[in-house]
Amino acid sequence: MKFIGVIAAVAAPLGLALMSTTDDYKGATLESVLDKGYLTCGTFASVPLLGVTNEDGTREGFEVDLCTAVATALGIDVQFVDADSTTRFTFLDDGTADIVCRGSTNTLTRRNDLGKHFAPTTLFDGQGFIRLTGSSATPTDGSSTICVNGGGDTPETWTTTLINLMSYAVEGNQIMSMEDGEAFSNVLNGEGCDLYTTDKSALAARQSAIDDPSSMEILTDTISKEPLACLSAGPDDMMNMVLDAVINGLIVAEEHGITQDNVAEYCSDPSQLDAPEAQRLVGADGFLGGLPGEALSSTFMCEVISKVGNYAEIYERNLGSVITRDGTQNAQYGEGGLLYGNPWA
Ligand SMILES: N[C@@H](CCC(=O)N[C@@H](CS)C(=O)NCC(=O)O)C(=O)O
Repeated sequence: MKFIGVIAAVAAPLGLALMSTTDDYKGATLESVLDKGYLTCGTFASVPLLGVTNEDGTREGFEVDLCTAVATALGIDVQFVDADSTTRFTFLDDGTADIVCRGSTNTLTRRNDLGKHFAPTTLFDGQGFIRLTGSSATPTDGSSTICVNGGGDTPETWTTTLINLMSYAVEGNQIMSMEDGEAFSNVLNGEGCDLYTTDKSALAARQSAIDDPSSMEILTDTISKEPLACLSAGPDDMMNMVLDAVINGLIVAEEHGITQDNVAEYCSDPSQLDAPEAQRLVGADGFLGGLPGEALSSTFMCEVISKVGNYAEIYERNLGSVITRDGTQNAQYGEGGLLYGNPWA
């Protein structure tokens, strides 16, 4: 057995006890972000609740807030770039976007063939279908036309929605590829699509924004797992680290009840928080957990929470009135859900 030390010694500030190892990591994207002084984030321009451009040019939505959280952590502004289902990947390659938060499913192919890095899941979703209320169309009736956002000419950039649909629909069902907004209004106005399929969050979001939401219904079928997450260019370890930490920090903050209202108080005196993990999250003893100190201050999560709130606050503000969280996969793990912040240690 090895003697480790008396408790007082073990409790020495973790941040000071660990050596930084980030010198060994690649960081071209992060470097260029810091040089230019703003973060470009590829996101939605017109999907209700998830990402919408207002008349004054500002954006709002769940994914938009995640973009803002990352920029705030770095102490810089965010510039939004409209990313569609294909450009969300290519923009990371050509530098048009530094990160992307845009309803993107974390898959093996996207990680390996496209070489993208996915942050922790921010929305546990699944693919569903919407139709006019009273319609009997189903994806397996062998006669309905199903409209879907296909996502480009090459299979690498196809949406998971198209790929899933191709193996789910049956002979006789017709698949039509078009932009989501078009597919949705096509069903709504009875213009050729009997069903529109995509992630259920987007179905509910679009349904909530029409004049009479009861004129459409979402089928109970959920045909896939769609863990939606922000992403960054794979080879850039430093940007990946920052992205992961911010998303994880939002989840951990919720767990410890650190909110937009109380964060300033906790940050000025972390000892008011009982859990050591919560104290570290608000920067006690300069803890940074090996994150790049040239990009982040030890209180970066204080700035983030003060700007956008914790995960629950972001969810409630944007999705809460339309997509129930309680009792779903999007609840915290302590409440039966899948949302689990990795230890801030
Ligand atoms: N999560 C799937 C589907 C992504 C997708 O196509 N989502 C729809 C619904 S949020 C979309 O991008 N719509 C764009 C729009 O409606 O403008 C994926 O990553 O491939």
